[in-house]
Amino acid sequence: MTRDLFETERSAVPLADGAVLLPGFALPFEEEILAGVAAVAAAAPFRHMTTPGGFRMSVAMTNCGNAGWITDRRGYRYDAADPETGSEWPAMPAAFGVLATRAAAAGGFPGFVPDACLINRYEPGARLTLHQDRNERDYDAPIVSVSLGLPATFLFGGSERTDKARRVPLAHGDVVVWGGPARLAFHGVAPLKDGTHPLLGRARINLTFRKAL
Ligand code: MD3
Ligand code: FE
Repeated sequence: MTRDLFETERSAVPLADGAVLLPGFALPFEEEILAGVAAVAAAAPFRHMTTPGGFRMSVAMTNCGNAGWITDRRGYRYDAADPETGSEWPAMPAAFGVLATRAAAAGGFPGFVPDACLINRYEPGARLTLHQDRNERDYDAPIVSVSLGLPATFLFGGSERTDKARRVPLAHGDVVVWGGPARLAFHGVAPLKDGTHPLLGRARINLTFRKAL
């Protein structure tokens, strides 16, 4: 474990001011994280939410923690309850918090304690168009992103939607920490290419840890 963390810190890749890629940082946690995702999804199943404009998202989502990100015809927001059940979102599994706090520290943001975790599930063809994450109260806190399963191409733009986006390949176990000047950058995910991952099959899972409240 010590060696794993040492190796990942050695290979941290700066992407931009405030953004750092930690290749394979989540690999020592992969079994606990996947068990946690299964437990969360058993209580709050993945679902395709509707955008305010009335479009069904190609990415299926669920949440855990004190708040969950939702979208419907009324807008984008965080809510303590799952609109499908009216019950609170499942608690964040302990391993999630440990991974998020350690990754944030490795990325230059010590003391990060997330209160929300959005879990995205991509199947081949699913994508996320360029957007900013602006529904959180506090932009001083970073967002920690964990990628599992099929590889994806992450699109990382600038502070304007029209800024040219860089393409960053993300693989199983990669973690990215987005904070400081990168926190409000436009970003998205290119349509997922077909493939089969040994643990996850034809899917990519992305967890984003946030301080929403
Ligand atoms: C850069 N998810 O859920 S995570 C999202 O792979 C989201 O599912 C993508 O964008 C995914 O909102 C990308 C990486 C990410 C998350 C937040 C960011 C990159 C970011 C906030 C600012 C800049
Ligand atoms: Fe986002």
